[in-house]
Amino acid sequence: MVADSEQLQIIHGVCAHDCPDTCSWKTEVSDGRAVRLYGDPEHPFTRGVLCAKVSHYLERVYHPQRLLHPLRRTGRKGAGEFEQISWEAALAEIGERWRALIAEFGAESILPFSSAGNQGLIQHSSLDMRLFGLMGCSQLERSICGNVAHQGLCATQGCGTGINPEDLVYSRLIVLWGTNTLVTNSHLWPVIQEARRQGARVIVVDPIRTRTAAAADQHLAVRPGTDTVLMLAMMHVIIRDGLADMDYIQRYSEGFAELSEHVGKYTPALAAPVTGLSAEQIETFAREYATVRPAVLRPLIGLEHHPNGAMMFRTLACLPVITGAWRYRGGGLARSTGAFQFAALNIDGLLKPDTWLPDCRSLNMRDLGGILTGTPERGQVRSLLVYNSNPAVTMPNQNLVRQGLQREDLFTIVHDLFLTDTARYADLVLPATSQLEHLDIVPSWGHHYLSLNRPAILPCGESVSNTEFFRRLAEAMGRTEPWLFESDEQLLRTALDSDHPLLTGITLESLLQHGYLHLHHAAEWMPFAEGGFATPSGRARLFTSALSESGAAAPPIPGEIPISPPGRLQLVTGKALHFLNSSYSHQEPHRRRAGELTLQIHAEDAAERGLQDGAKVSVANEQGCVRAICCLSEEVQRGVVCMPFGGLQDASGEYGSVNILTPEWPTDWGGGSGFYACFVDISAEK
Ligand SMILES: Nc1nc2c(c(=O)[nH]1)N[C@H]1C(S)=C(S)[C@@H](COP(=O)(O)OP(=O)(O)OC[C@H]3O[C@@H](n4cnc5c(=O)[nH]c(N)nc54)[C@H](O)[C@@H]3O)O[C@H]1N2
Ligand SMILES: Nc1nc2c(c(=O)[nH]1)N[C@H]1C(S)=C(S)[C@@H](COP(=O)(O)OP(=O)(O)OC[C@H]3O[C@@H](n4cnc5c(=O)[nH]c(N)nc54)[C@H](O)[C@@H]3O)O[C@H]1N2
Ligand code: SF4
Ligand SMILES: [Mo]
Repeated sequence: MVADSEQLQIIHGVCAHDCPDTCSWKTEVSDGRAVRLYGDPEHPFTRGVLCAKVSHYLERVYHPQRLLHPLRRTGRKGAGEFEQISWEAALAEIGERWRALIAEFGAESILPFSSAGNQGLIQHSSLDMRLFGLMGCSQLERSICGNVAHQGLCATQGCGTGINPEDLVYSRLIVLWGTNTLVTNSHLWPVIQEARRQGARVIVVDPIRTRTAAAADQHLAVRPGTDTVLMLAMMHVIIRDGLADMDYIQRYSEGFAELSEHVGKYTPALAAPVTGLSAEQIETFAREYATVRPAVLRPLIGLEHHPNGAMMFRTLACLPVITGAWRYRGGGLARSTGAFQFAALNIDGLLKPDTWLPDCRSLNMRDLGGILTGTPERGQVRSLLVYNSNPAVTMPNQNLVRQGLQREDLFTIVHDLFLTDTARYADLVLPATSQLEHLDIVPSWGHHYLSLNRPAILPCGESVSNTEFFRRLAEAMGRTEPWLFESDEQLLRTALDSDHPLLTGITLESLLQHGYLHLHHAAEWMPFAEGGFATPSGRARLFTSALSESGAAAPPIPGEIPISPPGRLQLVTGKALHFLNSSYSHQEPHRRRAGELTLQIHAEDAAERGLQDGAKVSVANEQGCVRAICCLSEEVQRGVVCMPFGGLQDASGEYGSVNILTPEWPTDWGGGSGFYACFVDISAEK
């Protein structure tokens, strides 16, 4: 399927970065080399536009620092000193070391660690899960992103999905709740703008005046972590003023009487000082939300990085039920479409969970630092295999993670395209292909298209795709089961082998022909217009005791809202425009565009600490310290400071990211991390 080398060819592909937009693209290939890559103008959702990062994708593919050969460490861990070795030597070493570890400590001493660095169907999870499941390695609870939101929504709705985001064009009130659409989900913005042209208003609920908040009709600068109180007060107003849709509630929900009684005490007057909004703002917002039709709530991930993250979503999901917003096209709640896509695909066929060793231990990725520096139940982790992730930068408590990675007895292998901060600590570094070099299907968590990625060029250097790496690894481990060696095409055929109605007409052949296809459903598809929630009763659970068993508190409550210790400020570290999590941050032009690490702080908080605009400050807590350039800003409220996440270096050029400061603080349920429940001291650098 790779372009032949004679003439200019145009190959259809799709971005597989960890991003909801899943942009469709085309690559022009001449003489075996990709010479141009641009957004596919035909794609109805992504419309030919690539973002600030991926418009430079070819620089990434042909970057001089791209890893092209396997490397073995020669210097101390973290120094980044390596020698080139052959794939044979690298695989032989892994086979030997892993067999010895398994013999002495069992396969659970090996922890494969991956995230969604490549969110393509088979490059994200396929042969890796088959192999590690069969071996009985430690399993990874991959819950740093999305699971908390999903579980929170499930508590109310029984599932984590909502309306088709493209239907926001029909909305007349769009509430972007804890999401920075213009930066993180930019292809939704034209849909929102179209709705605005039709008369929609856009309200952003965010503690920070982000680009998106600045571009909206209204910004509600809530205090971090207090949204549940705002939501409860909204319900109070809606029920008190008779604005609830009693017909919808009676037909399709349970627990309304208890909820009504429960929200009685959450008056706007009570919520105002907690949330930082005025009682009048809350009243007006609640009434507008309940009376404008269709009204949609659009959260993404920002809310889940709090200790009460799941409860935020559980409570949010009560709102469109009590207003009956689900009845109207463009109304309800629009979050990830990922689970919707995965429910249609044959994921069990792809992962073969029936072949996995039972009862293997599971370790939460959030706790990597503690896992590597301590002894988890059932024994130490002695080998770490990292792919699709750069945990040394992206997991909380970076100093602890690095301390763990420094362990001389930890055999670390990293498969990536670049020498990431994690790879610098590896014993073996293995080169991975870019999206131009492998085959995949990419399900989207931001829209309803399923897209095929055809390889446009041959793998650069000796790089191999994840699937090819796992085939080689299976062989190195002496495995012979044929299903550990299936080809990429076979894996994709298995995944598409499903009689789910959403996949009607979607085959590998039709994808090869069209590039992407919309999931098969009626144009006017509205998931809960007539109830049909995914709960056992089919009703939305407004208030129930049944949830307590799963760890989810029954009633919607404020949940744990940490209070800032005296003198400290709350640090929010959201996503950056020019980085994709930590990806792109080692590429000089992106680093230049992003600029030095800045700390946005309110002028009065700065004055209290004697901090000048433009001065270097140290931002510290018991976990460590990073330096940043102080930026007096009206975009942050008092008590809150903001630094962008994703960069590798601080303002002193030290390799240290904002995650030095963030805690592993577990979310209420769903296994996430309260990254934004982070409290710091700020002082002028001497
Ligand atoms: N350019 C770019 N795009 C990306 C990414 C990237 O790194 N760079 N990452 C991708 C990934 S992995 C993801 S998960 C998505 C995430 O997409 P988003 O969820 O949109 O992004 P976040 O920056 O995590 O958080 C969004 C907002 O939540 C706000 N927030 C924080 N705490 C609270 C709170 O208590 N209440 C409210 N109401 N708001 C709060 C933050 O200030 C932030 O503006 O973006 C994806 N897209
Ligand atoms: N402070 C703070 N921390 C956060 C967040 C935040 O908002 N604030 N957000 C959190 C969220 S939502 C997320 S999703 C995580 C993201 O955390 P990570 O998943 O660790 O994100 P990246 O840093 O992008 O790392 C992905 C790596 O995968 C590599 N990669 C890409 N394609 C392939 C491939 O095909 N094969 C292999 N082997 N490697 C590949 C990339 O080069 C990159 O190094 O970070 C979390 N951390
Ligand atoms: S990172 Fe997101 S917005 Fe950028 S090209 Fe990829 S899918 Fe599109
Ligand atoms: Mo994420």
